[in-house]
Amino acid sequence: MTTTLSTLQEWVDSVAQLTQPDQIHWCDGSQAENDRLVSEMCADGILSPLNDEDFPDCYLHLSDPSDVARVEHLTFVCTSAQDDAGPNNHWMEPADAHEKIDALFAGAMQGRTMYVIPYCMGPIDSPYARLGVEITDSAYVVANMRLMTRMGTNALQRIETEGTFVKGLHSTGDLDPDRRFIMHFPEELAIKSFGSGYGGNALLGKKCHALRIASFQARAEGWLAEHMLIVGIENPAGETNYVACAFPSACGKTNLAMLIPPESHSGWKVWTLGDDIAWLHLDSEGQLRAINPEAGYFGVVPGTNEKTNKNAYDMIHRDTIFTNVATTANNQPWWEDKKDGEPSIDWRGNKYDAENGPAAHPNSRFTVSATNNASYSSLAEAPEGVPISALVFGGRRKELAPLVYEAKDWKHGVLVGAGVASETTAANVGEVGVVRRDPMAMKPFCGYNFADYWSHWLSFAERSDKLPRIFHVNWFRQDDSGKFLWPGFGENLRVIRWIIDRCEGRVDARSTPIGYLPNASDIDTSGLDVSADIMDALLSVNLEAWRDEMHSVGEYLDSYGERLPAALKKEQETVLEDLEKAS
Ligand code: OXD
Ligand code: MN
Repeated sequence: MTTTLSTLQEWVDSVAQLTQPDQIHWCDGSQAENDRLVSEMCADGILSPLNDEDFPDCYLHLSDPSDVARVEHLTFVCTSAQDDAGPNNHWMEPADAHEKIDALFAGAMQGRTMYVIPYCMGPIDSPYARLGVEITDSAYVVANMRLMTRMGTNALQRIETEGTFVKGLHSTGDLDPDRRFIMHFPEELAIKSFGSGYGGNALLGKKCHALRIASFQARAEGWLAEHMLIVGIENPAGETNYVACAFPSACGKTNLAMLIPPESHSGWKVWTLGDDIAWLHLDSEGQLRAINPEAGYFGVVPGTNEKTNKNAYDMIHRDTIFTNVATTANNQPWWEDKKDGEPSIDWRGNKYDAENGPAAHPNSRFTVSATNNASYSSLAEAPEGVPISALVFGGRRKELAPLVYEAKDWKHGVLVGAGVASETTAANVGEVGVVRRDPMAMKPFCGYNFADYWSHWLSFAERSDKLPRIFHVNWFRQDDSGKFLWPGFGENLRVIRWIIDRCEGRVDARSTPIGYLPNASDIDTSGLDVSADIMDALLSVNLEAWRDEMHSVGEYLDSYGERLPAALKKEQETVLEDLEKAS
């Protein structure tokens, strides 16, 4: 297979000239191709089969121990003007960046196969879908991209018809952390990634294309590319509302996307549309609609069990690639909080010893097709996407942020999103558990200056009078002894119900300076071990602490200088004034 599209053929030829592979393989995405690659990877020790009786067609990949997470400090947005990348991104001048990374690519594929992966982000027949081609020297990347995107012949056909595609070049190089860069050239619709095989750095359709490059394109074209799950909530009357939620990495998006209603909620059903990325467009009626550009899940494994996420637990019992988990004596994958079995070999491939830390890496991952999930909604294939009733922001915060509140209007909602803060997690290399601002959960993923991004978000208020309402949730409030106040997981449906009731105009709320909060009686806590005092704590606004928070949000916004939209600063000042008046 080659291509009739000369720009694609010329690019592939020029990459081959630079990287000097032994051979070139154009991926067709077929089962036969996958079978061949998997058996080659097993022979080479890149994959190993897991217990075939309990985990049919599941494989384990152990990565280099220095290559287990995204590397924000080595990730660059290379726009011609530094200000276009903004203070939220590391920047390099595009010509310098090309020179630096091309020097690493020179000859890097000698002795290796160069794979050409045509892929489509979004349903193959959707007007909202976008195309890309990833060139890589990693068969592991090919196998993962096949699960995570619509990859192969159909995508190539659409690329040839449209002529436009994102060019992604990837090599695992020698995995030397000092020779590792993830570079984005949004003005050229190009990505170059060298020296890492980890998902977010190497599966270029995901964070690099569907968030960083797509957010840049979305601004120019009038839509939004967001770090959001998409979920459908069906009530016992058979009515379904769709909600999109932005939480930072490893803060429970996959769990919420696959939530199983608790026993108290018979007749309710939750449908998964996506667990990580949403592309949001206004339709001709002004309704915001969402598609999930991905076709699979690249989820955090530890913590997944029958109670926390039964759908995920079940779906990863077949056709799954596990990366950096431990194994049991009978070769089943094992991870912390699996609640079944004992680890024998840890994620480094050594005999398990509790003294050496967790058995599975805290950022170990599963890669699996979305259709493996019992709650998968066939509307994830709908070219027109699903109508969104509510947008929900959230973070992992021990204190301050109530269980749920609603923004006063769209503009205030943009401030709520811009002010999101969360404790850092193992999804990125670096310190874990430090609270940092993570606006719209996009800090690592916005492909341009946040100031311009917030202006873009604000501009939607002028384009539609049917925008979804905006909310903020926090499942992670703790008491002084570190105990979580809210049970979380399936019980979060109770909070989502309040959100939908608000959207449908079915419940009142208390107006406070930070937004609308539920009356405690409007969140159904029947059958839960959550006292009235705890609900009060979860639904109260500490005016003094919020004043400090709003000052800190103000300082953060000011760090964006002159490009910061005045309307956003005005929102922050209004909330601060209201907090001062109220105390
Ligand atoms: C992810 C992440 O892998 O956000 O989804 O890091
Ligand atoms: Mn993510």
